[in-house]
Amino acid sequence: MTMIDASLVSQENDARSAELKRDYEALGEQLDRRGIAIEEIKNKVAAYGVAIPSWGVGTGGTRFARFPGKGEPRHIFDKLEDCAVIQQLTRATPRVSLHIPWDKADPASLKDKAASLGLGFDAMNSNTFQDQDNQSHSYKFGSLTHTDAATRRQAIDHNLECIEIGKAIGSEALTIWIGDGANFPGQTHFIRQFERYLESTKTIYSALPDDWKLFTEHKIFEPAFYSTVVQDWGTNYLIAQELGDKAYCLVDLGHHAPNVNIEMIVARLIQFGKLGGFHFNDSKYGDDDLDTGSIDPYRLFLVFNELVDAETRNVSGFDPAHMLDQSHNVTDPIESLMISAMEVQRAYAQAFLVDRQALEGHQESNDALMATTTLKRAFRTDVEPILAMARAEKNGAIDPVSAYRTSGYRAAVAKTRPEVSGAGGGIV
Ligand SMILES: [Mn+2]
Repeated sequence: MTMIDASLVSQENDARSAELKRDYEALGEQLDRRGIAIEEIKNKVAAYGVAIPSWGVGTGGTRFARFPGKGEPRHIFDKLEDCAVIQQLTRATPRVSLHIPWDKADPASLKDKAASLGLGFDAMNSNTFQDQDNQSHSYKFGSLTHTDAATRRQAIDHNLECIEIGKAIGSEALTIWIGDGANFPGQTHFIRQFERYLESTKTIYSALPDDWKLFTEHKIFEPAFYSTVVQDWGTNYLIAQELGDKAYCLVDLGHHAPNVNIEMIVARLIQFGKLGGFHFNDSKYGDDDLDTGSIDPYRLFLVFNELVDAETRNVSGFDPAHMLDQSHNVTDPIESLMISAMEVQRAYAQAFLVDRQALEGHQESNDALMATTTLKRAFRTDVEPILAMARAEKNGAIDPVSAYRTSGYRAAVAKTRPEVSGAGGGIV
């Protein structure tokens, strides 16, 4: 089933298809002169998917307030319907990543609902950064690294439950992010705390099915403001090394200090076989959770430049997971997620336009200017006709936001979904 009337999407596309065809042909001719076959790039884009985080379809908030949106999803089944709208119109988001316990429901019902909407499930996300009702031990002073063994055990058991739910719904990965750290110098013993982290995660790792991956996500700061246990990619790499072959590092673009060279971190993790995947978003100051590509699209392109470089070189075992992770405070989350999925696709397509042979030549001859110009040439190319054609050929919308607004979906669901001011937006 489709959430939006398919005939409405075709009508929207009919009004745009003639212009799109002309733009696509013009771009095809231009790329042909550069030795690039537009059809190949389009096929890559069409095959590309980025997962939607279930919490992303709700309106987010900040530490100060949350302003509810109209027709917000009430539960995971509403969230899956919103995710299906995004997939129907963009054809770029075939999977949803669940967060437990926020999305806890009967696994068979989850699987049935997703299948009926044509969606699959991506990585499972555990939550030991907040206390749940009726929880025996508090995470106020930590979870997997807590000084108390019973609290650590509770956090471990929660992760084991996430694996069990994931197995039942066809997920193949667990992502762990913890807020553990300290707010004061001297509050914790760095080494003993990290020893406890490794001990806890080793127990979780040992319960991982053979065909699963474990992703650990680093974050420089927040909620702990003096020190964070898994604060950077170096610590994250140590964890993946300690745990074993199924353990990988997850890179959330917002979890770095401003101006950190994230694309180089990506290259390092590729080189040593430990790049697990991404949480895409954008930021100006810290972990802002702004829409992907909204602040620094060139950085997103440079990250994809590394990914496409690895893909082109057929790096063994290279298969990172791609997911959005952002918070929508002032926009309709469905619109933001559609635009963001397309921004990720755009960076992916542009990275295929890099003349890698020429780039390598410029690097070898130390021609810095021509090397950087080679990248810029790819980045400056407007690949929108490629993205739109890939969508149109898969019955998606040439202009997803226009089709979505015309459909009146938000107003329709608002009739059955009451405004809730307290519901958590969830930013991880
Ligand atoms: Mn994240």
